[in-house]
Amino acid sequence: MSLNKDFFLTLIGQGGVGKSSLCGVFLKDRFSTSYNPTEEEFYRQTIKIQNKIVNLFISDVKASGDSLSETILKSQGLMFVYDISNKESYDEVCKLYRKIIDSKSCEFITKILIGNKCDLVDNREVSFEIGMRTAAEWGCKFIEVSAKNNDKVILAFTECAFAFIKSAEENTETRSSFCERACCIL
Ligand SMILES: Nc1nc2c(ncn2[C@@H]2O[C@H](COP(=O)(O)OP(=O)(O)OP(=O)(O)O)[C@@H](O)[C@H]2O)c(=O)[nH]1
Ligand SMILES: [Mg+2]
Repeated sequence: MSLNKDFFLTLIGQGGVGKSSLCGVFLKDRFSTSYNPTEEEFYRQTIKIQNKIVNLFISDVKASGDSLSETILKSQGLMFVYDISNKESYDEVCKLYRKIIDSKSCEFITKILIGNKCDLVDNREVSFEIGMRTAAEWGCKFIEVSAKNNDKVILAFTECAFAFIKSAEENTETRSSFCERACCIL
């Protein structure tokens, strides 16, 4: 089945975990050691995965305060990012996850949990196992990446887009088989 899909993906996580760095590495193969907090940035990138074209719309937003932005609430995919060398950032991403599932149906949302800064092994505060266990509870994939070393960054975005394609296809198939079964000639 050929598919040309728009996929709206938002990166969320505590300030400083590396969301903009991940976007920079994925989209421009560029990493900067300086830190400039982001208000809101939007990007568009067309990618091809297994002969399927996906128009990827990426939002890099500040997720703070009590209210969740429209951008987050309207996303089809959420990339939950924490920093493996900062336990507080892991706690924060879990808090954000709970806040989001309380306010929107997460069942049909493509999710991925990302532990960034895996180059900082000596300062690790969140084990790989905790990341794995959390992702299993959330029913999503988990990848540890390093924007600094360009380690598995492309994989993180493509895995997420691939999961989206898969669920879009499954939903279409479910819908069409339901329509076939539901069809009744009077
Ligand atoms: N060692 C290391 N540092 C990283 C990595 N990714 C990002 N950083 C650094 O972490 C700092 C924050 O990165 P940003 O990408 O700006 O973080 P952010 O999540 O976009 O932060 P906000 O825009 O405030 O939400 C910067 O100094 C980056 O250079 C990484 O994989 N390893
Ligand atoms: Mg940023």
